[in-house]
Amino acid sequence: MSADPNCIFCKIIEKKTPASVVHEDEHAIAFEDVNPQAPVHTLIVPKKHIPDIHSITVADRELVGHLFFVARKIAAQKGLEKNGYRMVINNGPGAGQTVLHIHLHLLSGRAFHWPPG
Ligand code: DGP
Repeated sequence: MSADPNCIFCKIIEKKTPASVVHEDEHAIAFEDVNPQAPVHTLIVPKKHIPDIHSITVADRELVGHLFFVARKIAAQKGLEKNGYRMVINNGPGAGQTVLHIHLHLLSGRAFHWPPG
């Protein structure tokens, strides 16, 4: 799937829109959420434009796993292991997905409740 010209995350990947980037490699980018919901709120995003979890194919398995690997690396860099962190994927508007380009939320720095809201 090529870049979607209407996708805000594709624009960040293409450096057409600025973001506070904390990690970038061939397959993924991570940047600070513009509207943080916790003291740490970083988004891990594949460079491939995949709108939602249901659009993932068997060919994307390694890429999706890579997102978790990047999240783990950022969590280690930010020293989040001790107090823990939450990783969230909102899928579909009913679950709160507002940007149709899959992304992993990495949240930390405050208490989190369960069940989630
Ligand atoms: P979700 O609601 O799960 O689709 O999460 C989308 C997140 O993306 C939301 O927490 C706000 C963030 N976001 C939206 N637009 C921008 C942007 O232009 N820059 C950055 N850094 N984050 C954005």
